[in-house]
Amino acid sequence: MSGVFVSLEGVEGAGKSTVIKALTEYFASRSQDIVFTREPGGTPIAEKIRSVLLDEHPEPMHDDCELLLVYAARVQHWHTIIRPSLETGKHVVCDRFTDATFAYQGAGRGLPMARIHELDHWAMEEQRPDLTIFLDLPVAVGRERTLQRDAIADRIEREDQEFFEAVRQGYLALVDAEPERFRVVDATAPADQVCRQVIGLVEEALDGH
Ligand code: T5A
Repeated sequence: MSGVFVSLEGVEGAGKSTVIKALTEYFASRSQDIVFTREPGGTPIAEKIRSVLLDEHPEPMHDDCELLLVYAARVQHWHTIIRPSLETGKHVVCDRFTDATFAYQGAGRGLPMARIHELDHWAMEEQRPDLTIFLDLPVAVGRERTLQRDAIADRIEREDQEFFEAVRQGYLALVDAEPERFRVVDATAPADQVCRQVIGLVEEALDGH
């Protein structure tokens, strides 16, 4: 595939949306055509699955149901948007990808990592981004930021501190396992500084391509 695939990861409130907005503006000002997308979601079908995943329901969602929905959305997104874009030479920046499943459903929910690997192998042939930027910050800082927003917390955002601590540790374990793919950015820094650093990392990845 000839385009570069970049993903952004982080716990809730790490600043991914803020960074994506800055990236979009920066690359648009340079007339560079980059596909910005997100998971779960990115296509009409995958966005419907996102709603099922994030909305509250009158029954609890089984953890395996959550995992399978995440992958159903990802398969649709990959085959409809990400892969065709990369194959035609377009660069793709995605707000979350497979690492989020290992962090949230694996480390957070406690689903066996081997089961996620098996599903990932079957459904996605273990596709990984060329570069993954992990916006790292203490869970309490991210939660404080999200509480200050007007938006109502979704089904996953309502999880407790312990869940998000496990998610963060899950991400840090992924970073340790694949240091060549990950870049860690200190997301406690002021937003403009975080955005500048991420823009620099993305530019470097595109230039080195
Ligand atoms: N999920 C996803 C899974 O469980 N498994 C999976 O496989 C996948 C792919 C998706 C949810 O789905 C789950 C994980 C998630 O729970 P999402 O769309 O990625 O959700 O949304 P969230 O992670 O919930 O993202 P948030 O919108 O909560 O946070 P962001 O985008 O990281 O943060 P942002 O930019 O909105 O910033 C939050 C607030 O902080 C301020 C902003 O202005 C904003 O008010 N802010 C800063 N303040 C100070 N300093 C900075 N550096 C700041 N940066 C931002």
